[in-house]
Amino acid sequence: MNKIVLITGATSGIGHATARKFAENNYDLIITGRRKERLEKLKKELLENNKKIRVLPLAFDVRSLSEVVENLGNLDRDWQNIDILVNNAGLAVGLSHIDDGVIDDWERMIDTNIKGLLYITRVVSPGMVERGRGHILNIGSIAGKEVYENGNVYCATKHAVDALSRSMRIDLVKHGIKVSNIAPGLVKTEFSDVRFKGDKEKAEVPYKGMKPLSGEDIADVILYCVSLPDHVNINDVLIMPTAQASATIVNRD
Ligand code: NDP
Ligand code: 8X3
Repeated sequence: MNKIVLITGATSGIGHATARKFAENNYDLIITGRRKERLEKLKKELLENNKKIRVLPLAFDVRSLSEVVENLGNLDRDWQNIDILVNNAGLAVGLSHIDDGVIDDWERMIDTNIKGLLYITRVVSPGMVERGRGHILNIGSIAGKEVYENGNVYCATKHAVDALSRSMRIDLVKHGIKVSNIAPGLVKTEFSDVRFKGDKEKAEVPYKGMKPLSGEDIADVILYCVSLPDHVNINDVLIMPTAQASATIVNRD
């Protein structure tokens, strides 16, 4: 029987690439995100490429506890034993000084990156505890290790993810559950389009004159983390493009 992986935010970027990577490696997948058509398209592609796996697309908003419970709280018996949870859904919205911040942007980031991750974990982790095994991978960020000008609330949410990864590991260690924090630097996905609210020109700026990571690069690391023997866990990975030394220091052409 294949292992089951649940990936939040599989409609784009890191989550999309991770879904492809796990499908190539014969995992059954629960893929989530708000954009239903993208999930259906991805399901079709994954099943066309691998006839030995199952794919369950679930379209919902991680910010809504009722939607999370409705979609994940009553899974069919053959989808209930989730082995791996990739808490990936997340976003940055806007960049501004604290005195000039847009409250709605702040709420979207806090509700998605912190509360959404917590809702998913609260619904999925009891099954792992019951079975005495499982692996939770939280997608943090360099923004969870450092802070930078105008990044205030996004950085705070990713510092929260970092803290939650560490505390989840403590709470779950006695149940044999692994917790890994994956903290990327610049990755070229739809992240910047979302941060700059669709302004394509501004969205290109962070990647100008340098080679960023791709979603596939992060997917490779995630797959490596879950492929290790039972007694080995990668607690924390800080993964950056070679051209990036810190949140703000990037070597550009
Ligand atoms: P993308 O914008 O390409 O993907 C984000 C994914 O999150 C989409 O699938 C989106 O799906 C999903 N998502 C966002 N909000 C919600 C929501 N409310 N409910 C359900 N799903 C949601 O960005 P990335 O792939 O880059 O981002 C993935 C993670 O990686 C995020 O947590 C981000 O903070 C983190 N990260 C990204 C870095 C980068 O440079 N790109 C660097 C470090 C960390 P949909 O819109 O369909 O709901
Ligand atoms: C995304 C990386 O540096 O844009 O988490 O905050 S950064």
